Amino acid sequence: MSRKIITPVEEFADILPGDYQDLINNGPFFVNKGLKDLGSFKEIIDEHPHCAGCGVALGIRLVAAALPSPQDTLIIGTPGCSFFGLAQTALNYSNTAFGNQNAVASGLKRMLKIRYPEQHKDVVVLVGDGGIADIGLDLTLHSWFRGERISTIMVDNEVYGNTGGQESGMSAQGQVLNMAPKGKLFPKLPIYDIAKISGCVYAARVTVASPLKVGETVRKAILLARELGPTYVQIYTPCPTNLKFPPNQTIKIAKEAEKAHYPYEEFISSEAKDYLEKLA
Ligand SMILES: Cc1ncc(C[n+]2csc(CCOP(=O)(O)OP(=O)(O)O)c2C)c(N)n1
Ligand code: SF4
Ligand SMILES: [Mg+2]
Repeated sequence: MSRKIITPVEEFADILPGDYQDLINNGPFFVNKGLKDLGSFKEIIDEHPHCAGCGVALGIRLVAAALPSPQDTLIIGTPGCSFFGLAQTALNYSNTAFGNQNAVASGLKRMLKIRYPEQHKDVVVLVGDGGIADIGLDLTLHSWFRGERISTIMVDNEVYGNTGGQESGMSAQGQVLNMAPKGKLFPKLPIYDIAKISGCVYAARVTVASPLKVGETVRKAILLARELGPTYVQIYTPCPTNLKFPPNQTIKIAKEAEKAHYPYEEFISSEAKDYLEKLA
């Protein structure tokens, strides 16, 4: 979170809502408070336009709270429900044409390295399953093959949420959706496994039902991308609106998924392991 981004000009300072003023005055800027303090501050400014119970909104909050150097982080997004909330965080955030996120992130990371050779500038792609696994798959894979030092985080709600419920490559086989009324014919794409053999030095699969794990894996992914190469975190962020479950069941659904098709998994390459040991 960056206080600079959200601090208004003086003339507006006293007419902003109380929540906003609280964020500016007491927000956890530049302090690693950790995920346990998630309830005590707002990473998403004021009210956000996600549906009630949105797993993607929770995923964004968890990622925002886990960033090791938020003021020196550039988040790259693309169309999809994730940009509703992302546009309302106190983070450096840039959107791209749908699917282009890993190409844009690669270029920006290289540029930032030239412009700030002595400083860490973390570039993090934070995008939906359709953006990564379908329309942006080629650019995602090529950024991994090239060894770009960026982190890719998928908020996987297993559907195109933003456009009303088309199936995505990440939808489960048989899943009935508004625009897949007979159920999806093909299995979920193994992007997590593909990441491991495509150049990622670190990969993890987590759900929003395990917030501390989300925090740990995101942190590791970003720290490792700084020094070694591409990293990937896939977060299950179920969508009540399109998967048609009550909005107060999001965590329950994610917990159940951990015991079924979304078990926790972490891949750490040997060089990443050495680096993490040194950091510790
Ligand atoms: C080139 C292009 N194709 C299609 C679209 C329409 N579009 C916007 S968001 C979206 C689906 C997003 O799905 P996903 O990435 O899973 O994100 P979610 O909304 O589920 O979070 C589509 C198809 C677009 N904006 N640009
Ligand atoms: S459609 Fe789904 S993913 Fe999109 S905002 Fe609503 S609950 Fe969240
Ligand atoms: Mg999606």
